[in-house]
Amino acid sequence: MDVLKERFNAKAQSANAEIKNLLKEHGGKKIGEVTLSQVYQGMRGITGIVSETSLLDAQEGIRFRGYSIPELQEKLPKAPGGSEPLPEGLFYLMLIGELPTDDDVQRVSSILQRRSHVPTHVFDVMDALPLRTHPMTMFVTGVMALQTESNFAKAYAQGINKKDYWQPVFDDTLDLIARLPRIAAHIYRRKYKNDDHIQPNGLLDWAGNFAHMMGYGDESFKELMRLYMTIHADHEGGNVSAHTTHLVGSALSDPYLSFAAGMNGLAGPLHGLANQEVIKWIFELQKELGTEQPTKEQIAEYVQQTIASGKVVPGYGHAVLRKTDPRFTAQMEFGKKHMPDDPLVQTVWNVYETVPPILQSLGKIKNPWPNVDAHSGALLVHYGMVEYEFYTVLFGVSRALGVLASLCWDRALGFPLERPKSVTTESVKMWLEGKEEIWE
Ligand code: CMX
Repeated sequence: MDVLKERFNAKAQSANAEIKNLLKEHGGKKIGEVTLSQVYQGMRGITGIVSETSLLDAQEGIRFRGYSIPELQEKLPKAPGGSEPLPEGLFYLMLIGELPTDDDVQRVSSILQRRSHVPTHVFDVMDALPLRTHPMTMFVTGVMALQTESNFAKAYAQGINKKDYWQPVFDDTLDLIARLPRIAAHIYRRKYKNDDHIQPNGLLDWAGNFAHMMGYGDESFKELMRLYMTIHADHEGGNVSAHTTHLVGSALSDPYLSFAAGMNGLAGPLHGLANQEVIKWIFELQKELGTEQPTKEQIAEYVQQTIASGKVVPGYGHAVLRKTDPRFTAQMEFGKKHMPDDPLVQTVWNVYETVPPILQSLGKIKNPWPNVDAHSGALLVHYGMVEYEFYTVLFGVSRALGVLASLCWDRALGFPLERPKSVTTESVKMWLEGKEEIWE
């Protein structure tokens, strides 16, 4: 067993013992009440999942194992000469539960380098799709084609003891995270750069190498990718991509199948696809008004138009957060440092000043503030990555760090098949009339 796996095993064993005691003593305690509205309206606020890697506070934003994004930016190891955290460090933190040293991060980087080989058939399968295919469909197809390599699926077929499930899940997790940048870069270069591919650079860190393979050699773009891959990695367990990965994994579907399922959820416009929708919305706004830099008045009018036509303003609102997303703020800081005069970035900042009061005035939106997706596209466009349909793939590569670290914990803690109860409206009506007990 290598050092990383040994450390994970030690942590998992003590967590298992702790949870066992906790449930023995407090297992009967009630954690909340569920209202009929919650059952009908997307289960908001119902606590029903354990996800060890991060916790979301409505006011404060995300904390990864207790650390906020500014704290991670300060405490996680950086690339030589860089100032943004290396996502390998965040992965270590989520997996092991402790801040990594430089050596720990180096070890993760080299494990990922060693495991990054992608078999030829995966490229062949992706290449069989027509070029017009959405990059997220190509991405999920690539992950599914890679499922031939699953250690867990093989071990299960051979009859593995349930106590050992976590081991092949752990190996699949590292393999998959190592290989995703190659798959994503292949999609980018095939679809947008005439199939002209760039070989990986074995000396670079995971995110730096990803930037390089996509064709962005600029050091500050590599820094952006390190930040991007860190802040998009995890947002506790209830969001669609994390919850889906966890749910599908609970059926003992291997990490490739589980992650691909989660990515199908990320590809929805109310979730990860919002990052492409934001830039599409701003490009359309610029085109309609015939200006690169619309005024705040023009933006306000366009926002009203969007709402009046029954659409959402992409990048704004959140199911849990009730303030400006710290992931938005981290990107705004990056923009101020690297490209303060960029007209598109400035437009994003003007949108930020314009949208919240308008959404607030509607009286029904619980969170009028920007989320992570409101900013990311403008930073990418600055470096020339204008192909906005690709943006959710970047989100997906990053999200693998969190949902797969979480999946390792799911299996190490022996979490069972997830299977909540559902009801029909007919049974609800009977229950309201006192004729049926539906909660048993
Ligand atoms: N623009 C217009 N209307 C919005 C809105 C927005 N940005 N955000 C919420 N609303 C509307 C909802 O559609 C809902 O309307 P109805 O009652 O008519 O159905 C009402 O306000 C109440 O919604 P809510 O309780 O405030 O928000 P939800 O928890 O239901 O939804 C979210 C959260 C993110 C889906 C929603 O805010 C939204 O659609 N935002 C735009 C899409 C987006 O940016 N998604 C990315 C989220 C982050 C991520 O996962 O990547």
